[in-house]
Amino acid sequence: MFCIQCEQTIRTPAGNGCSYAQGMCGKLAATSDLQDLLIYMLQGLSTYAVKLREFEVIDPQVDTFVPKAFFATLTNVNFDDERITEYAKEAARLRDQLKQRYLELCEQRGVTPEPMSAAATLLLGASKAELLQQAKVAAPNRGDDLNEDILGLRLLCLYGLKGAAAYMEHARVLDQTSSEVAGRFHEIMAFLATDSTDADKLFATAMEIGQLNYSVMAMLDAGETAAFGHPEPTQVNTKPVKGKAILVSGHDMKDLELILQQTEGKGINVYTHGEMLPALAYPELKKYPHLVGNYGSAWQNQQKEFANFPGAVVMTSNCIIDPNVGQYADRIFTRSIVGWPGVTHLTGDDFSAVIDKALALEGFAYDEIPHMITIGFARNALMNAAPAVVENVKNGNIRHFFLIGGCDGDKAERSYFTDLAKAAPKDSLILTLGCGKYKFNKLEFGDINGIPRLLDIGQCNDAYSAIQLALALSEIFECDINELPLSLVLSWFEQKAIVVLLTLLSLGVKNIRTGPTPPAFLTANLLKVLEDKFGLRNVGTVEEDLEAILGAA
Ligand code: FSO
Ligand code: SF4
Repeated sequence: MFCIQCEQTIRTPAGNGCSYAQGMCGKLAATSDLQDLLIYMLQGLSTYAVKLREFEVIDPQVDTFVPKAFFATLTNVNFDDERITEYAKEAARLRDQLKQRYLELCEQRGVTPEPMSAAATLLLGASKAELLQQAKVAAPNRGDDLNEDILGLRLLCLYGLKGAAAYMEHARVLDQTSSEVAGRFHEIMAFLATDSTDADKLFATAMEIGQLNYSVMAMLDAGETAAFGHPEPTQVNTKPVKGKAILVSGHDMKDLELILQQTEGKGINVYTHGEMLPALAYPELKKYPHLVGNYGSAWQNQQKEFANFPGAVVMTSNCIIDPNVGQYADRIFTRSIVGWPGVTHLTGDDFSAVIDKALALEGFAYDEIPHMITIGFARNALMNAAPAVVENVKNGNIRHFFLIGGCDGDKAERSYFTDLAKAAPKDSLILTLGCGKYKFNKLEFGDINGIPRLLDIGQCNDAYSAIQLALALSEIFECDINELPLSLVLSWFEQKAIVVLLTLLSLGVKNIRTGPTPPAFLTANLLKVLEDKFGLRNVGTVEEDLEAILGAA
């Protein structure tokens, strides 16, 4: 196996990347290799999708399938070899269909079929042993004497596109699809199958992926607000309430809505977990009285939190980790692309298995004293607050904005983000998004003339709302986005964060700080290029960074 896609990858002086029998996330070598093969097959399928588009033939099933199956290979999503193999076989079946169609069209129009990349011509083996043998050609570090900067750029594109694919699938669930976006996505997938060694082209592709993802995040924002209304500032209880319970984690609010509908009147309380927390601010979700609050924190604490939760758990998307450790594998359910061997996987819209499980479990025995936090400052709420914010900026009450966004994780160095939030001067606002906020979102930050100092924008994809706010402020203050008194500090963990970063860079946002460590697939040379071009740098100490930020403000 060779996997280097997330922050917890193994780093040794001899080389970085998880390359032994098992990755740090628990992914076994066979699963990792099958995922590589799946990606390779998807690239081959996209290659034919691109060719058919030249004949103005679009297959919506393929446009849906490729990003969805690609999503299954993100960190902490699918650990089930059988499901990964099924996806690879489906990719081969769809590719052969498209190939047939392509050859027919070439013949009809008297055109010679073009030679295809190796990914588009691979004949998938039948047995697992054959597939694992074949996976060698699909390894992300394939090729002899591969220059490590080129490899780093390829991986930046591959992992960035994987993040965009995840957001495409989140948007599709909410009926937001775009044939143009799918076309651009297939082109990049097909390009990555060609194993390009052209650094300029690869760098330009990384920026193109960022741009593509900007469109995807706009689609997702449109889908979420059309389905559930605009988030509004909301007080949320973070303590348990007496009664039977279901916990919903991941990003898919459509699943949460189905669960809320199907549990109505059944005496079951529903809680959000991890990235589902922002759902509590959407009018069409918060209207359900049995959506009682949030339980627990970010993904990396789930083995303790799910073990202590006396009800059923539904994992709608990333991030899942081994449920056997906390012995709750018999009461956790996976959805869509998520998979863990031996865990019940639910397809379709029927959640009765989850409801039955919750009813059979004891639930919470008593109410705990509520602890309320405020959430719900997405695009609309931020725009509504903008005039007051602008006035406070103009009269000097608000000196600076910090956007502390991204993922949470286990590393001790992640205390940086809490320390930064705590040390941010009292005349600054702190905007959060993603699951990294759990490190400090239960602390009290006070307000500035009625404007809460801690404003949670939402999930990691709600970076879109933050960008809209920054654009609006730069218009009001008639300045470039980089001249605003705004500093972006991003904690990264996996591929969604990589693509959000590419989006910000592609929009020309400069001087972003990321941490706690730089992605291991970026070489020193590549980090230097990103620093020179965009002022991108790793976080330092809180004191140094605050001095640099506020001194320069
Ligand atoms: Fe967190 Fe996981 Fe949004 Fe990520 S739950 S780490 S970037 O997948 O999704 O912030
Ligand atoms: Fe290693 Fe991360 Fe890949 Fe898991 S996802 S194998 S921890 S790099």
